[in-house]
Amino acid sequence: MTKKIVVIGMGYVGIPAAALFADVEGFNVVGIQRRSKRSGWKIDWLNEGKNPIGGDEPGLSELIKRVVNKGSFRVTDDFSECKDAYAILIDVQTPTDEKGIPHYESLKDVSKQVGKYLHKDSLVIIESTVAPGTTNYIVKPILEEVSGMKAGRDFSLVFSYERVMVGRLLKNLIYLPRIVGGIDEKSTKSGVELYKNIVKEKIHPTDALTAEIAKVVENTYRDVNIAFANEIALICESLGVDVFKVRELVNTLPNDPSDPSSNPIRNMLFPGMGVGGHCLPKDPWLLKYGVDMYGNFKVEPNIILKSRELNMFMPTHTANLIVEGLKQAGREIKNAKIVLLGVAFLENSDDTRNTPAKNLFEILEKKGAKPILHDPYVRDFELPLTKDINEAIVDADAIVTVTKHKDYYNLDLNKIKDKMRTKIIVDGRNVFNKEKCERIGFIYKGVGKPH
Ligand code: SAJ
Repeated sequence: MTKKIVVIGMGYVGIPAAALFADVEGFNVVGIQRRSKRSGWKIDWLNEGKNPIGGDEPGLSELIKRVVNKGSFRVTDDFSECKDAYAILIDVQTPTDEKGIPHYESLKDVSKQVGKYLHKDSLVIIESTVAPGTTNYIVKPILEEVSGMKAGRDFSLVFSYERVMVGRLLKNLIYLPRIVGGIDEKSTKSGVELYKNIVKEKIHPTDALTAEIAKVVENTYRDVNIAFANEIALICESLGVDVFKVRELVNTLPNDPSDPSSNPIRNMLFPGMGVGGHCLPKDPWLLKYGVDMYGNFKVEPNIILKSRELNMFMPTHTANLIVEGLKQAGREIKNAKIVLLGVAFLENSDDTRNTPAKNLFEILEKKGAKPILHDPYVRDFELPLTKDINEAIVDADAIVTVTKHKDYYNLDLNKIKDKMRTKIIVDGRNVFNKEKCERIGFIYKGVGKPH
């Protein structure tokens, strides 16, 4: 008998998850997407078998075409599709505001809709990243109140987080271990059984709260490590040494010198001009919100918040490097034409969520400069951008690497130099070689590079 799976939220997580389940014999998948101005177009696009996610996403377009053509995947905005669903996956946005407070409007709204059509013995899975405690204290009460049923007894409820990254959405969903946390053991079991259909790696059963904490800690750990690398970059700049050389040397030391082969080496991450995306800038705040709301005693996560602060500072530091370069060239920042290479927060993708490019653009505008945004992948963005790099660099005073798109590595710097008014490179992503740039006549500044 065919089982129906409903996936709510056709985004970077919902679309690949839905397509993967739809490719499993015996499953029929219905995607639900609000017909919003921003994302409503995806409904028709997907139903035509087309992939709405831009950038390089290996295998996704073929998979979407295949499952739509074989009739096991379709998309609608009608929540009544939940009424006969075996499992319902919730993949909606869970943004935080500038104070780090989560806004669960769409999560609560979707929970009410699901509760309305929920039937006995179905499985509800929250895949969106949430603050610890959200499954038990926000979603569960809504589902129980609207459905009139009891979670655990009448339906299963699980939190199981994704580990996707743009550029390898399918690969990460299939080949990374999966954590499945139920509100009770029965729920956990049903969740594990479901993911066995698409995950080819180990599945780790736990409880919902532990899984919620693991998710935000996983990203917070990365954010803190990036902040550490950024702090070392500032120290190296001050001491006049290349941080990337230091990183390379540090990463040669195994954790346990007595048995190097048994464990990973040190893994100092990459400093850079900023940290963007839907996860790292947000998850530390979700962790803080969880312990503030549901903790038994107060804990001030100082290391975590200081790290967030330093990563938020990196666009400002990059702007200071631009000012320093212009001063060296005898030019003011006022009316200077600054070309920002890259708008996406991650290389070779079109994903602009919380991109540090926006922060740098605004800082430069405030200083009276004329910043220009360029990106080969991004279709639309809230700020004006160009795909024509030649138009962008004419009479420019500086080019700044913001995203390490592969397209920028082979730029002909000699040609570019001839079109610029002032020959300055500010390298926010260690894309160019300092000595080579200086040899051909550029003033070169870089995050983590000797001034
Ligand atoms: N970045 C650095 N230095 C680094 C690594 C990244 O400055 O060494 C910057 C990137 O340029 C980018 C930001 O940090 O602006 C985030 O990059 P990312 O590589 O962490 O990409 P995300 O945010 O898409 O992916 C993270 C991953 N989390 C972890 O590795 C712990 C991914 O596994 C998660 O699935 C994803 O968050 C998520 O969806 O939570």
